[in-house]
Amino acid sequence: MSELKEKLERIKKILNQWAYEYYVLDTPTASDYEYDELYRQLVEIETEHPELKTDDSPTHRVGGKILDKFEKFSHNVPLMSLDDVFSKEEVFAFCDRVEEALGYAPEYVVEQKIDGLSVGVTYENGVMTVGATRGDGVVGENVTSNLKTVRSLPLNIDDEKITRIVVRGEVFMPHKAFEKLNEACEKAGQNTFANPRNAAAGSLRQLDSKITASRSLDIFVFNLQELEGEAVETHSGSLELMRRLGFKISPDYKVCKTKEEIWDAICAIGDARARLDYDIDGAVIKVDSLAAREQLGATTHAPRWACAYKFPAERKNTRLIDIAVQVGRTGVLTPLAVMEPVFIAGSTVSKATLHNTDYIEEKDIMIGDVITLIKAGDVIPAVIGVVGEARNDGYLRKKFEMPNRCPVCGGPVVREEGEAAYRCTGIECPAKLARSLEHFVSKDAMNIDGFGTQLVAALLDAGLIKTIPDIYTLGGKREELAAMERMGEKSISNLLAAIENSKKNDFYRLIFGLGIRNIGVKASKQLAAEFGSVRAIANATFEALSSLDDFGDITAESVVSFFRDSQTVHTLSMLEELGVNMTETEQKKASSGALFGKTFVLTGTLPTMTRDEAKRLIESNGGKTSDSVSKKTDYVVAGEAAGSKLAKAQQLGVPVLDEAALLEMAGD
Ligand code: 0OX
Repeated sequence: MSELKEKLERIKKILNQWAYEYYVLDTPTASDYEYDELYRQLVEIETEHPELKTDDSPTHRVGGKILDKFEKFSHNVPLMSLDDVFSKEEVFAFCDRVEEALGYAPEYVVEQKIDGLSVGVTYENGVMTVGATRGDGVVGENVTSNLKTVRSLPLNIDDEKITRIVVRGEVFMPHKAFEKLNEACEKAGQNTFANPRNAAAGSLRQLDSKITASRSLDIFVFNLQELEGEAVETHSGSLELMRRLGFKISPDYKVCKTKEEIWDAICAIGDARARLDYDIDGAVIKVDSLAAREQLGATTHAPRWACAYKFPAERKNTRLIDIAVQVGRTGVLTPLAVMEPVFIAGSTVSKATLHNTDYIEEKDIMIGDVITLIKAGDVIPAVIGVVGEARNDGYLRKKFEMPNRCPVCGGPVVREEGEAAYRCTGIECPAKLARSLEHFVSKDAMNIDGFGTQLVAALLDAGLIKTIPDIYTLGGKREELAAMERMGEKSISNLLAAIENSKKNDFYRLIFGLGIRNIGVKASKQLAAEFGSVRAIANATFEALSSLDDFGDITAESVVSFFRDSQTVHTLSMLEELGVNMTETEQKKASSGALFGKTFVLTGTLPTMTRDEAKRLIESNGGKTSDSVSKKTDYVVAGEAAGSKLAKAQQLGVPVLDEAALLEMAGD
């Protein structure tokens, strides 16, 4: 080996050791200065001798080239999901099933269930070669360059015997990094992330790995997928092997001998939850012996040797300081609880919807009350009621009354016959306009990256947009954009590129983005697929619309009246003129497949397929699925514990299939 190469190897080894001590062991031995100085030497050598740069060089930690798209990656051993259980009884029932199948009581491991996203990482001859997301468990996306930026994930392992090892772990974003990221998004006028898991997923799926590198992602490794050159007999043994190789493994896992020990370990994880600086959403219970696992096997999607205990939704009490009123896209006035900030299920919450005045009355909520909030995982927190005993705490109470004038435009507020909602009828209500624009650019609609609530507000304030089509005229207003606060050249270019790209979006996104009342993403996709163009939808009759699956009279009427409106006609002709795609591309209109033209409703638990798998099977064979049984349904596919949908099918004479019949029909 040349002297230089030797020096390089030495530097890499020291830097990797320091990073391991810092990021995995959390006990740094070198100062930042020492690290930076040695890192600088490494960069210098690699710049002068690029041929010496190896796949496991610490310089990969900062990210590198920008990809066009992620390549697909097939996992050699599938990354299975877990069956969920929700109570002590269900945990014990799981153990009973295991013990009955094995004929004896095995040992188990209980570990935290990290709330992030799963990845599989492969090392060959000591070096990380590929890392991929779980995807559907069989095929994921190759995100190797992004995973190399996760500092606690070793780029190489130091054990010559091990020729190949594939580990599975959960990438997550610690709370501190999450808060910092959201602050930065807010400052830049971008949408913030709803929770650390979404932030971690968004960060790992960046085509520019430099962005991923800036996001402080972390990883816990919890499963040995493949191993060559060494043998282990238990899951706990594999965790210890992975720990020895430099991985950050499932923290505080516990080996348990009895059901009671398992339950105690689950409770201990639950108790520690609030003190952790990352999100967990439960505990995982796994049979420890790998031979016993082999014997137990798996169903199509989950192993029989493991299950996930999901924590019940967290509840917290806090003071209701005020009830504000928010004006939505369709003018609906929504009462919003303004609360003393409270930390619940991984984030600090100070606002929550109170839905409508009926809800406030039903729960007898008054301003000044102590209210109970409930939040499960990443769902939006909900106010579930008032703490009655606190009513005598001397705090002033006030009844909420919906204003009769819109708090934003002063327009008249009306409550239509039979509706729970109050609506602002102000024709030019700026709040309605702002919400419509926010909706149009949002992820599920036109998905214009970098266009969030704050940017919409700033553009409205600056008078640069007044209508939806104005978004597509921003390209001609570069100077005005540059005059706005926090709008650098780069963000302007990115924004304009994202706007331009959105013109080529799938057609359904435009339909959804227009914000037609009662039309969600699914209905928008249906309209796009059935009619193929804006013109055809605009000309569709009430009868044609109401005959679509899942469409009723109300949805059909919403579509008809929306397209009858002269403002809609104007908006659409402007958008067309500005080059926004208004038609369904040909390949989207599936017109083949064994199930083409047939509508299926799924109900109950199928023996081997999940609901999503069955749905995919139907759709990939040209069929459609619907949520409710009607005379438009061609078949109901029923599994175990099928309920009212099966009864309805029998009542309407709709043929009922089991899973095997569905598979046969699909030609599978
Ligand atoms: C987690 C976690 C997820 C291994 C085989 C089936 C599921 N989110 O923390 N999955 C697993 O186990 C896999 N363990 C975990 N700790």
